[in-house]
Amino acid sequence: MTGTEQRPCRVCAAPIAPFMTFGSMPIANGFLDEADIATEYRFELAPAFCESCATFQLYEQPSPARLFHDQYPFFSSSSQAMAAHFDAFAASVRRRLGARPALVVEIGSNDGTLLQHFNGDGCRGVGVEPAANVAAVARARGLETIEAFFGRALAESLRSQHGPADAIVAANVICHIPDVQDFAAGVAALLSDEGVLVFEDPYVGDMLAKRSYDQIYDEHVFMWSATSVANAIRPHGLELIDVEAQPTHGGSMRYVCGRAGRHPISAAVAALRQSEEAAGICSRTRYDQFRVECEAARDQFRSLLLSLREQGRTVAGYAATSKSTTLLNYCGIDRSLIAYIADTTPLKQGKVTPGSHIPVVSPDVFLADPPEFAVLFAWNHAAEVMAKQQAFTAGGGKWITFVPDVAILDASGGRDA
Ligand code: DWN
Ligand code: ZN
Repeated sequence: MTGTEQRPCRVCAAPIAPFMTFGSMPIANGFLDEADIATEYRFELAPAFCESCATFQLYEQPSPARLFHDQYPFFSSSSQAMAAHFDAFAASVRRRLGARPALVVEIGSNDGTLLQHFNGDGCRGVGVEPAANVAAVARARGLETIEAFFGRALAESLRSQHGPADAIVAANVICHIPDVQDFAAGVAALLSDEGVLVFEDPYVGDMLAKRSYDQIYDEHVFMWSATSVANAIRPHGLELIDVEAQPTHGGSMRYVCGRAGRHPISAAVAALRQSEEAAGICSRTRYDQFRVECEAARDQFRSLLLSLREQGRTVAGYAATSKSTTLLNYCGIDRSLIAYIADTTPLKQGKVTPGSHIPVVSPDVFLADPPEFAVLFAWNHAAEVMAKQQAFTAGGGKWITFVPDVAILDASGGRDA
């Protein structure tokens, strides 16, 4: 990629080009057997920013079928804190709907951790999930789940089968859909006249402020803002009616959308859009600054691990997240710097991490033979992980974080170095 090539913006079709590259990357959730290393798929991970519609997006994305399939290794139920968050998310949507019977369609319903709360008490929940194995888990829990990608064609068939949806919900999903026009057209086709689309995704403002560049990987084709969401849905007769910041995944935004002119618009929408202008989120300069910050953070993280290796210290990782694929590959980390990564997901255990080829093991290994230092790849679940793994720090182990800065933490989670 030369940096001069251009392609149309996914939202407004204006020409865009990458503002930086993370280099050649494997599939973020492509945990693999050692035997398959030679044939591992790669693509160029390079983000672009469209100055016409203020949308942060990937320049190139592998086909969605490569990412979401019958061996998809992320299960929404893997975090207790997220399960509690989804309970509250559903309660807020149900409050908006009131007591009347409602049809709620969830896009990207995964194993049903959110969808389960829309089943019963006059509510009917229908999930749409393209990854066959996680959809099967939801179905085994008795949750109606259609194995498909969401778009206009599916929305039309859902409407003719079930009628209009009172709410369409999605958590950490809309930023995964490359054809945002087809998605928005689907919402417009399926939603009842007074219906609402409520979705949340990691917020570009938090990513910039915290330098959490590991949020950029193949699945996250967009990092949304209120400004870019409003621009993406407007051509489909939809508008942003409310926004609410969420603490999840290192800082997310909940967007509530409806048919234009049908709902009062909360003052929070204009306030957030103003704050986005003020923070430079809508200007290319901010992304050039971000590129420089990413390069410095990469060098710092790599230097820390090189110096620990030089001192003969033992280092492992905790949580083989999707995000860690960007971090490990961008920083050039392999098993000579991180011996293994412990993770609770059976589908990941026994495999190696994409591109960096570090063995993934059960947390039992971490418990039985703890390292001196552990990189906390799931920094977004820090409180939950540290509470579960108290024995690690009690035994003298130290956590390493890299968001918002590279640091060694003390036992209470404060910065040590
Ligand atoms: O958007 C996405 C988010 C919601 O989830 C997807 N594209 C994929 C996935 O991203 P991630 O893998 O970065 O998600 P998490 O939730 O930061 O990390 C989950 C991983 O961490 C799982 O492999 C399970 C593991 N984990 C663990 O081993 N012990 C998680 C917790 C909380 C733990 O205590
Ligand atoms: Zn654009």
